Amino acid sequence: MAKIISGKEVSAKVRAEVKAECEQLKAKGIHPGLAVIIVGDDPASRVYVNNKKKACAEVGFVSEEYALPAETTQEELLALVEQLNNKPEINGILCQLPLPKHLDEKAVINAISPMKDVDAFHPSNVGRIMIGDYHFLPCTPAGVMEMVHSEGIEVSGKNCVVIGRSNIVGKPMAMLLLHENGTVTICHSRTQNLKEICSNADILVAAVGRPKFVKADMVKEGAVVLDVGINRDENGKLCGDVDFDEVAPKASYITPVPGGVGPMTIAMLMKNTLKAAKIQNFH
Ligand code: L34
Repeated sequence: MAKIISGKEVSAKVRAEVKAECEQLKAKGIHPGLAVIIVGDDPASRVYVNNKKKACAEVGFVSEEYALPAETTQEELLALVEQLNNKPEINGILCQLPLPKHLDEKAVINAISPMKDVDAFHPSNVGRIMIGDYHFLPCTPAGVMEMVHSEGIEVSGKNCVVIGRSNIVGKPMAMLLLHENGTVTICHSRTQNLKEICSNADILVAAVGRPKFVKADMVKEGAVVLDVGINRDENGKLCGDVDFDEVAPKASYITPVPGGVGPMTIAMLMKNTLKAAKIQNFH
């Protein structure tokens, strides 16, 4: 039976570290600030943004929320980003995705100052990650790595399989595993022999966006299974991309949903915002 890596516990530890460092910064007159933009009224986004605001309050950051109506124009959104780029009290800017369809996500990400891009979605930050010379890591993949480190799990030389190739999770996830000398395979909707490839993984990351997609017959005995999915099952209950009940008995470690990668994403956002405040004040 797998050991459950609790994102609740690991994230609380990360937040406590950020809080302690934030207090030291405040003693020097520096007050880290995060601006979160949310457009429209997607209920899941609302929950995530509320959790981000709560985390800011806990670690001692100033947080500003910009809740814009769904009808917001591209020009209005870009004007807000520009205003926040130029606001010295704000160290981090995050525009919660997805945006309503009429808005151009790429253009918005491009408009955020790379030094305030605490999501690490801007092309210049993505490029920096590729060459291993970065300020910020994207919150979700970094949160997954933090959970791996919390258990002292060795990545070097291991067969790592990432299911999903999104710019936000799959691709950077693969890069972070590669940086730690994993042998990395990225699978996606066109992959042939998915089951076979996954069954060879020592470390399996599921970022597909399909409820309970990973079944026991796709998992090697003793594998580390990291579940990035956040879905609703047929009863409307939160569940991951991994069929937890089936897979847990076979894995050595597994992350739950909820209480797994989600809270880690937010903790790593706090870490990035702290780093942004330091960079902007001491460089
Ligand atoms: N710009 N957009 C931007 N940055 C991000 O890093 C995100 N993401 C993803 C969606 N869009 C984004 C998030 O914040 C996903 N995500 C996120 C954040 C928090 C949680 C889940 C996803 C979270 O708090 N999950 C809780 C349960 C929440 C619930 O009750 O619904 C958990 O325990 O998993």
